[in-house]
Amino acid sequence: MSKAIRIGLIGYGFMGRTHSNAYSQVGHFFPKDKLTAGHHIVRQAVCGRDEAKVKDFAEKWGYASHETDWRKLVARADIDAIDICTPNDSHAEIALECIKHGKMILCEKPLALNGAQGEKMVEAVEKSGLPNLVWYNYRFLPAVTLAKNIVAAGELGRVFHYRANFLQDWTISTELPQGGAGLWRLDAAAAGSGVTGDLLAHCIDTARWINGDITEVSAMTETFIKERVHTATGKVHPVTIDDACIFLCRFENGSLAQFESTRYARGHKALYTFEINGEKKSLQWDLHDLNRLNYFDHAVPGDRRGWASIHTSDGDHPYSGNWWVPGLCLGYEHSFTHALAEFLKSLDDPKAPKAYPDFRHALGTQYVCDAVLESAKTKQWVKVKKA
Ligand code: SOE
Repeated sequence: MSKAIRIGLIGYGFMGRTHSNAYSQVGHFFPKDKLTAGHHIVRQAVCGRDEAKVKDFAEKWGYASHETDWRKLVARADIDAIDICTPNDSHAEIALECIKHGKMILCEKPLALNGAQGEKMVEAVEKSGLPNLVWYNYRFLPAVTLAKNIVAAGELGRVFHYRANFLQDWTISTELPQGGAGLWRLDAAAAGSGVTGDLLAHCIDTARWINGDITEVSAMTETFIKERVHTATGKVHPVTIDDACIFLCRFENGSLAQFESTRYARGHKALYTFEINGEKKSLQWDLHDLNRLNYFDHAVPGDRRGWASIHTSDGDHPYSGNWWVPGLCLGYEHSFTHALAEFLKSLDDPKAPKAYPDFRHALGTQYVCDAVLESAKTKQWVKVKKA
């Protein structure tokens, strides 16, 4: 008989919606046979401080109940797993409470405000043996997983370069306050950092997954708008997040890399791109054309050689066969369903290698972010701690 995983979701903003969508889709597209084995999701409860809004969310997204106190939710005996969708400054506190109550944890990225907090979370969760995931979603897009598979098969030969960008433009206005729904991302106390933890963390997760560990970094950051009204006080406060960050780094495999992220690239809304250059092949991906993996193979005869564009929508591409018929596109939202499917798969078979980032992998990403911020401050190369 399939075992129910009764989810308690804390926070119902943008990420609460993406995860809830995954909870409702996963059983349809990655079905488990309820009469034999496996795990299936039950949307048991959602928690938020505003009773009317959280009740409305519960009704809209099919949660059986709602709470306004997250501690009460975490203590409930009818909840098996907690999904933390709150701002970054509460991830550690909630996760540690979940562990005390024996709940599995699915935590929104980044893992914590910094490595020191992350270490406590990793230590506690590993001691408890509870399954844990961090929602670095982009690696689960078919084209990104295909890139991972191609590199893992050694097809690129020696890897020379990795480069990634994550460009946005939504904070250019000086009128935007810091604090409050969505805008807590501009408040360092709530977010920990700016684009480094919010956007580069995604690029770093993908890069470490595909190309291995990063050993040292040299970074620069800028805060273009130095003061903003804080919604909590109504007064103008200094802005201490990084609005933009560029860093160079070395990977353990000897490859060199550059990463850039900003919220001030006028015209770009979420331009996440990466490129990997190997001795034999190169790969290139762009979130705005997320079903395609661009692929250059030097082994092709010279007069036919060129960049090919693989539309990763065929049945033999990662995850695609679980959805529609070949050629039809998937989108951003599918990445979360795939992350969840991998999590459920590993509950069925805990010994199988995990395709999803757990707390320890996310701690490694956190260490890179910490090193990047330290390097920007000290203007020195900084070695990255190993998770
Ligand atoms: C806003 O910058 C944001 O929503 C991030 O918080 C997400 O992690 C990223 O995927 C898209 O942009």
